[in-house]
Amino acid sequence: DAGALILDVDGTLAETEEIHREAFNEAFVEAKLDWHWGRRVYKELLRVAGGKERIRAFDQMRRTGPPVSDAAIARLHRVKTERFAALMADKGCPLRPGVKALLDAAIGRGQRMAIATTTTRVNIDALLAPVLGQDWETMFAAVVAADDVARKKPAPDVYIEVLSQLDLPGASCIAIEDSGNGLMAATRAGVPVLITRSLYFHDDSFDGALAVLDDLSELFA
Ligand code: XBP
Ligand code: MG
Repeated sequence: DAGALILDVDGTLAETEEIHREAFNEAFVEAKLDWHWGRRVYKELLRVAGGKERIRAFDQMRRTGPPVSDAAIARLHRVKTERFAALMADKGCPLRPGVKALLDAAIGRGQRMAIATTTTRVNIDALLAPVLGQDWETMFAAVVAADDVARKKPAPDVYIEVLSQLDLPGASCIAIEDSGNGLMAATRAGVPVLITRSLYFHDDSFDGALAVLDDLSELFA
């Protein structure tokens, strides 16, 4: 059939969240803030999609003094994004098991692929250029990132934008996601969801998903 495969990035294509967390912490050090996000607090904060929104949520959670301004948050996030790119260039981050096989299989059967993510667009390039090549974007019929839409996941906006670019109904596609926010976003856009369990959302329940896999290599077992 003519449907497309719509892919989330963070947690789905690669386990990037520890690198995001490190980049946030480096940005806090650079700004001389005495903030540090450990794994436990980051797990809570991941309920808030989007880096700038996550910084604001943390500020509101712990706030004693005046709130951090929008400009300061934008600056923190700019530094975080630079650090993320530097960390990716330095250490790299492999695709999760089964991801390359899934992409190759879709290409083999002529199925279109798209990306629907709430991360910053340059972060997709930092992840995918080293593992798929500089021209990775040509593999995808649509790439929609956080700043392309008004509302981040769990709002359906990124999915609705992908579907409109592909000119396809949601029900003919499949989304691959690792989080409850992603599941909700895709479901609200009418796209059935396959979950691949990731580090931070490993033990979450994913009611309404088509299937929940430990990783995508199970599709090829
Ligand atoms: C990813 C996110 C992003 C990243 C950080 O969610 O929520 O905010 O954690 O990236 P999903 P930015 O996998 O559902 O797309 O700092 O660029 O937002
Ligand atoms: Mg994700």
